[in-house]
Amino acid sequence: MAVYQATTSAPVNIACIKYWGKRDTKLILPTNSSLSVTLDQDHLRSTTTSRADPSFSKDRLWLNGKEEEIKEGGRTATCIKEMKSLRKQVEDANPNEPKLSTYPVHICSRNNFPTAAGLASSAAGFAALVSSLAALYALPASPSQLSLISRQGSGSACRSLFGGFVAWEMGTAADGSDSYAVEVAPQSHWPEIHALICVVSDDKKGTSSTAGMQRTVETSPLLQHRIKHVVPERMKAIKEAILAKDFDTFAKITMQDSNQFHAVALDTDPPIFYMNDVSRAIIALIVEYNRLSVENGGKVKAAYTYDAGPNAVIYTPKENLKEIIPLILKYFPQAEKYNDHLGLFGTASVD
Ligand code: 2P0
Repeated sequence: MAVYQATTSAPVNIACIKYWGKRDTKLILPTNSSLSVTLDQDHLRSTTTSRADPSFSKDRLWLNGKEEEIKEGGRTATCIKEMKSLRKQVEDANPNEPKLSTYPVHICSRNNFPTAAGLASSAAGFAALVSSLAALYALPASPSQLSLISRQGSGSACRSLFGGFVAWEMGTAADGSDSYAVEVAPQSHWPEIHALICVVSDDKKGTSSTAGMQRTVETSPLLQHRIKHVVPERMKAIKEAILAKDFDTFAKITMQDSNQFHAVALDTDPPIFYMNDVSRAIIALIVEYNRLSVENGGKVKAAYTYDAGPNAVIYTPKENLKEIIPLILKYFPQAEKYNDHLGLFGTASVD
C-alpha cells in the first residue's frame, strides 16, 4: 500500500522592521508591514514530517518528541484545515488523485535549537508545518500563497517561507487575502551580510509576543504614531537599501526600528521590558564600535536588533566578524562558548 509522507524544513527569521500588533487576532493580520532576514543556518531550523493515512483516527502533532493537543479552532487546526482544503481543490480537479484531504495526518516537528532561547521558534515551526503539508499534498502553491496559511499559525511564520530578505506586506483586505510574504532579494544578492546571535539568556520570556502585542495595540499611543507615520517610510527605505546593498542605511534603519519596537513595549500599560542590562551593554558596544569607525571616516559597520527577549542579533558584513566576535568576548568574558560562523550566517552565544 502507498505511503503518503513528506519531510521539509524551514529556517528562523529575524526582523529588521518589527511586526508588533494585530488588527485582526483570528486571521493574524498585522497593524504594520515588516521585513526580515532569513537565517541560512543548518543549525537554526524546524524540520517537520507529515504523514496522511486512512487508518489514523485523528490529526495529531508532536513537537520535539512530545505530543501537543491540536485544539479545535486553534492555530494548528486552522493551518491543517486550510491545507486540506487546498488539497481538496487538487483532488476535485483530478479525480485520479488519492483522497488525501480526507485522511487524518500525523505531524512530527523538531527544532535543532533550544525552543526557549528566544529565537523565533514559532516562525520556523509553522513555516515547516505548512511546507511539509504542501509537499505531502503535492500542492502547486507558491511560497507567497503558502505564507497566507503559515501567517495564521504565527504572524512571523509567513516570512520563513522565503530565504534572504523578505517583506510581509500587511495588506488591507478584511479577509487577509493580501497579507502575505514576498521576497525582496534572495540571499545570493547580498551574501556578505551575516547575523551573529548572542544568547544573553535562554530563560523563557516573561510576556508572550501574542499577549504583549495586543496589550500594546490597546494601550500605546506611540504604536499609533509608529504604524501611521514611521513604518511605511522605513519599509520603503530599507528595501531600497537592500537592493542597493547600502549597509550604512540598512543598519541605521534596523537599529532605529529595534529601538522603537522596545519603546512601544515600554509605552504599553503595564509596561513590557524585553531587554536586560547585558542587552543594553551590547547596544552600547555596537554604538561605540560604529562611532569609532565613522569618526575615522568609515561607515556604520554593525547593526543590533532585539526581538521579544534579551538576546542580541548583530547584522554585519562578514569581514567585520573578526573584529566583533573578539570585542564581544572581551567585554563579556563569560561568553566562552560560541559557535564560529558556519555557512553564510553565523551564530554566537554570549552566556
Ligand atoms: C517580528 N516579533 O517581526 C517581531 C519582533 C517579536 C518582535 O513576530 O501572535 O510570534 O504568533 O503572530 O509571530 C513575534 O510575534 O506572534 C514577532 P503571533 P509572533 O519578528
